[in-house]
Amino acid sequence: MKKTAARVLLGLTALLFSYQINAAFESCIATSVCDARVRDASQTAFTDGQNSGFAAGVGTCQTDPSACGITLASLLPPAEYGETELNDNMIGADPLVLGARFWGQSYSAADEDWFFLVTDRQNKIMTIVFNVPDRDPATSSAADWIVSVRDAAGNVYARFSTDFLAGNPLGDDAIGYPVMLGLAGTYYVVVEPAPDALSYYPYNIMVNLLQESSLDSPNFVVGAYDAEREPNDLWANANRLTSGVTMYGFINVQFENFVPGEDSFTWAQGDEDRFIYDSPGDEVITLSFCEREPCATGNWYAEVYDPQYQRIYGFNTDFNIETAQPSVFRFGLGAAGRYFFRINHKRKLEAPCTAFAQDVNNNGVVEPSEESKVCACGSGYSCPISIPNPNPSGLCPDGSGEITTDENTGASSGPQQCAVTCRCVDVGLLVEIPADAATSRYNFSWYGSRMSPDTGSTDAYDAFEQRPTFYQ
Ligand SMILES: [Ca+2]
Ligand SMILES: [Ca+2]
Ligand SMILES: [Ca+2]
Ligand SMILES: [Ca+2]
Repeated sequence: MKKTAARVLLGLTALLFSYQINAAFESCIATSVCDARVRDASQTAFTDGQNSGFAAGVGTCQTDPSACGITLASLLPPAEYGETELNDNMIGADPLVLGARFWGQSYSAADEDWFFLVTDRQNKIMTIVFNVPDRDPATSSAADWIVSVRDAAGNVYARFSTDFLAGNPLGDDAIGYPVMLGLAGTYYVVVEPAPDALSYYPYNIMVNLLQESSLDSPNFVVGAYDAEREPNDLWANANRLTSGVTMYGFINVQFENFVPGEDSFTWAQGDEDRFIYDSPGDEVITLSFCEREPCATGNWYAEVYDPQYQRIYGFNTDFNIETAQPSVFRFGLGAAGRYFFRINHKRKLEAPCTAFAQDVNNNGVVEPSEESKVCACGSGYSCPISIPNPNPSGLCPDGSGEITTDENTGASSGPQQCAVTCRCVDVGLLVEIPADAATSRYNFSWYGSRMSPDTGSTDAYDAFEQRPTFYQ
């Protein structure tokens, strides 16, 4: 600015001398007495005028800078700021000044640097400019930071690695990353070291709100996924499923009931997780377990009930943690209405015996009169046991044994002990819980597609059948 003002004065002075020189030349031409002395004098006068004009301009501006339009702010370098630790969360976030560079540095692998800005209307385009000015490309990687954009609740809206600094075609080791901010309000920009990377080079981050998008369609606050809300063990407090929105949950660990085992007892495990789904009818459901992200471990038993609470589907999932492929099921829902969906631990096909009673007469069944005579087997579903003869003067209930008569008293007696069978009268179920953990985390996506679950019932199939064919 200072130079510009000086140049203006210089220009005016040069113009004045140039006028004088031109007048001299015109006079010279008119009188035909033009000679070298005139030219030399004109050149000298121009140079002197130029120098004295520049000096005068500089002097004037030095004396009165404001008269030359020179402000103090125009002489300062662009504003720069620095993060103020601790700024490791949204509470301690540093307010961003748009268009100003912020210096930051990662003090440890756990350092998160939070900055925030507030937008006044929806659909603004923010550009994040990130670079590492002091980085030596020969010795340090550009891929050392992860930058994310989060909303007022901390939800991640955008996330990128700075690794493409190195591949920037502009070669200036800086990137501009645009992010559309859909809603009006507070947004956070978070810089953190990339996993297994920690660079102590200071970085620069600058945020510009460059563009007002012309897009003015309304945006809504929606979640990226749903999560079960316990208690949900009854249909009355079941959670609602939405087509296409992934549901996260897990099966609780419980310590209320136990199951006797051969060598030790085990806490009975299981947690009813119940969901409801309102179907418009004629839908094909694609149910995909562990699709949105691989499940840690475990598998689940799932059941679907129709609007009359009739169980219509039941299956064990078969997620394989080695391949991490989702476990996918497809089934149809015919009638419109509310369907019910239930998840628990994967069920084993074994049905362990949970109650035994004595088959006293060894006829192979436990009759109602025998059910109260409880017993137990170490394993399996039946075992021989010995009981006192219920009728000591007679034979055992199955007719075995012998009647003996006391020679002295004449009293007859049967066998003292009878061999009977202890039989299983009730079975329970076994659940499969993940190795070393009783809790199994799941996520599943429930997609309802409006199509007939039965192709044969469609108009298209009727039309197909009407087409002429050679075959009868
Ligand atoms: Ca920091
Ligand atoms: Ca920090
Ligand atoms: Ca649960
Ligand atoms: Ca539950």
